Formats: sequence, C-alpha cells, structure tokens
Amino acid sequence: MAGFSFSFSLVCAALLGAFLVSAKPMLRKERVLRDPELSRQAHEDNKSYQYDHEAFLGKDEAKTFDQLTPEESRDRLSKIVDRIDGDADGYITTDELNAWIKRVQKRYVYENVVKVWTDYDLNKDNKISWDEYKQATYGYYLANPEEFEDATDKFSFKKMLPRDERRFKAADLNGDLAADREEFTSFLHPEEFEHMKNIVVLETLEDIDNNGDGHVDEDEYIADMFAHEDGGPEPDWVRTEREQFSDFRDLNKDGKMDLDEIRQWIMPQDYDHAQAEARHLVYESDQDKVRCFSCRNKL
Ligand SMILES: [Ca+2]
Ligand SMILES: [Ca+2]
Ligand SMILES: [Ca+2]
Ligand SMILES: [Ca+2]
Repeated sequence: MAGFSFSFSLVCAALLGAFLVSAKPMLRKERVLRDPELSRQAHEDNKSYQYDHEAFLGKDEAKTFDQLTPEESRDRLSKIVDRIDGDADGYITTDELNAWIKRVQKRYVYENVVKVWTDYDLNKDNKISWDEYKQATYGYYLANPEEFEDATDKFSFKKMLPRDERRFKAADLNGDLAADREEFTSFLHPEEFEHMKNIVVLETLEDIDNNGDGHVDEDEYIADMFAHEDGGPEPDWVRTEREQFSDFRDLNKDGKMDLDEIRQWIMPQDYDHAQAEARHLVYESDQDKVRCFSCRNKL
C-alpha cells in the first residue's frame, strides 16, 4: 500500500465522525491475543467507533476526547493528524497511520511500566535486578516459607516464582540479570514483543494443561473456558467449541494441542492489527467523501 495516500481532510473527517457517535462497549475475555492494547473494544463500526478511538489515540486519550465538545475534538484531532503526517505534505499514507497506531500501542505499555518502576527499583540505579523483583514480589513468601509449604495451587508462589524467573531471563537480553526499561517492559508485556512470544505460548500451555503432561487435550481446552458445575448437559456453545477443537485447534489430529498448535491458536498468523486498522480508517475516510472543513485552517 506504500504510496497510496489519502487526503488529510478525509482521514480527519472519518475520525471526527467517529468521535461524534456515542459508544457502547462490548467486552469479551479470551485467550487469543488480539492486540489488547490496540483496544479492548469490539470493532463494530455500525454501532460504535470506540475501537477506532482507542487504536488511534490510546485508551486514556480516547477517554479525554469523549468529554470534549465537537469543536474541541476537532481542534485536538487536527493537531494529532498533523503529527501523523510525518512529511507534512497534507496527506496521510496507510504506512504513516500504521506507524502511528503502533506507537500509540507501545506508549500505553511504556506508561504502564513508568507507573510501577519505583516499586521495584529500590536501589535507584535505573535497573530492576531479578533480586529486586523477587524481593518486591515474593519477599514475604521467601521469608515465611513454612506458611506455604502445603500450597498446591497452580498459581502458588512455588510455581509462580520459577515461572517469573524464566520470563525475566527471556526478557533480559544482555544477560546481566537486571532489566532496563526496555527489558522490563517486555517482561511485563511479553505479548507486545517478538522475542517473548515463545514464553507467552509456553505459559498459556501451562495455564491450561491441568494434568501436566505438556499438552492440552479437548477437556482441558473446554475447562479453561467453561466450568461444568451442575453435571447437566453442556450448553450448545460448548459443543461448538469441542468441534472447534478437533476441526481447527488440533491441526495434526492427534487429539491434543502442542506448543505449535497453541501458537497458531493464540497468535493467528498474517494478521497485523495495526495495519488492518490503518487500512480500515483510510477506507472509511475514502467512503465518506466528506470534507473536514476546519482541519487545515485551524493549524
Ligand atoms: Ca535497581
Ligand atoms: Ca539486562
Ligand atoms: Ca494435559
Ligand atoms: Ca495436535
């Protein structure tokens, strides 16, 4: 799509239109990583533009926008659009939009890390060592191990500490057992980083693999999404999920999911959410054929 550019004002108009429609959130929890930082809102443009707002502005900024008058929105938006238009030629390419959305995603993640940094970096050397993290998170357990000896819970500290250590080491790219900002960000938000994806897949398997045989069978897959409490018949959607398991999850048809199959499930290939959203916004802009009357002359 490089070189395929769109009028600055049309992109602006589509986004502004989006801001004037009230949003209805649709929340759904699931394992598949759908770029949660892009937006937790469902993408359904007939009813809501919240997804676009959050993808474009980041969650906090989108919230602020909800409280502005249309005029104020337009003002703020025109300034943002100007920043996206890197070469200031008055046009925004899908590549420019894509890069912007990715920056917004990461910004949210990095801001999150800034908020918790001082809780861990106790000696203020601007690094979080594995020891600092371990003490801050597990200090009480380590000091009172007898209290937790009998804990068998799968998320007990005995299980979580080695798991955190393994993740910390995967994030610690230079191997000095201390995390700088970048390394700590990938530790806390591994799903955002390419080199952490193996760990995310492995942790997902471990979460669901109740009998610890290193695979996820159909019952474990179902148990992760549905608690069968009264022993009655399973609801229809659970039967559908069982079919999903054998038809789409268990790709090599050996009756269970291995790491590769879990990766394909939670990280579907060939789908770049930022790119898709950029194209979508540009498509909407192109459809509208409406001029954003004040974007340019307000700058
Ligand atoms: Ca430190
Ligand atoms: Ca390091
Ligand atoms: Ca298993
Ligand atoms: Ca399989």
